[in-house]
Amino acid sequence: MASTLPAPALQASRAALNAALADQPPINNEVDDFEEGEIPEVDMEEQAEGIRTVFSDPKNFNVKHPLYSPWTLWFDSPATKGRNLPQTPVSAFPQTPVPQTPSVAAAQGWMEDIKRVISFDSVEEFWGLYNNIVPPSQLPQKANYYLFKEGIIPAWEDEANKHGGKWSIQLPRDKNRGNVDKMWLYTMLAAIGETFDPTPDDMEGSLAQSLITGVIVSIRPQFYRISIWTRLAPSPTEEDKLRERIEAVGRYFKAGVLGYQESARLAGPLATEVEFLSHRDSEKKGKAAKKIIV
Ligand code: MGP
Repeated sequence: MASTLPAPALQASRAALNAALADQPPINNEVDDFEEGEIPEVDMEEQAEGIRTVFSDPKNFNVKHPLYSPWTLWFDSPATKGRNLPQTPVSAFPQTPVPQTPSVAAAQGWMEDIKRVISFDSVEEFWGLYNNIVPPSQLPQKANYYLFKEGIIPAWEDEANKHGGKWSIQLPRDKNRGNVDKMWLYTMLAAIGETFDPTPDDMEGSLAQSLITGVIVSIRPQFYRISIWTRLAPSPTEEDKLRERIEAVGRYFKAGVLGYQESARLAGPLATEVEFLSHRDSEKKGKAAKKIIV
């Protein structure tokens, strides 16, 4: 069946699959019959015949394709506010007692209404989840989906986010009702397929891991907003490797995922450019913030 995904989204999805396949243990591998050190001959044809993926047999598939990382979906909406659902997000904080610093208290306050939906670590579980949740175009106003790497909560205060920032775009709701679901799907695929920021081999320390911590879609009365959260934010003045990487994420988001021309100017009534803001600047609200625009 021909894919209807655009090339970059398909690339993201394939990247996830390829990584998965590389880790996949062979089926029917009768290693017990072999001497130590002997390399068993693998009947590729027989193996291929035994594989039923979610794409060829959505009900009886027998292979799962692990993602590079496990992810957790979180959700809030006016309906979740004040409701104590069983999986409250505060449980995502470390199990040991957490000192009540102002930032922990602020994060707990912020996370009170955000509910953890589910974690998943395979391509199949992702599609199972995707096919069973309400798309952004059908969500009520003020709702948000947050898809974050497992162990990272969607709050500025999380260790993984506190030095970071976000790329975001705001799109008028009435003109984008028909696009937002695809845009969100491709954003999620790029996140779980790790195509936003392929980790370079030549970096060390905090730059050796992917910069992406999560992605968010927000439904507001007059607009949608899609955001990509990053682990680090570049200094507004320095042209360094980090800034290069952050800008590459923004360009890929704009052109590869959302499908705009790199040179397109998008700002208008209720619409913004694809712009980057550090969380520190977001917290300051309104004070002269230094945005990067692609
Ligand atoms: P928002 O929902 O990200 O922005 O943050 P929006 O959509 O412009 O505003 P809304 O009122 O229409 O929802 C809204 C407010 O929530 C912020 O101004 C902060 O006060 C608070 N807030 C947002 N985030 C992402 C955080 C966070 O990570 N931690 C804490 N403590 N507060 C947050």
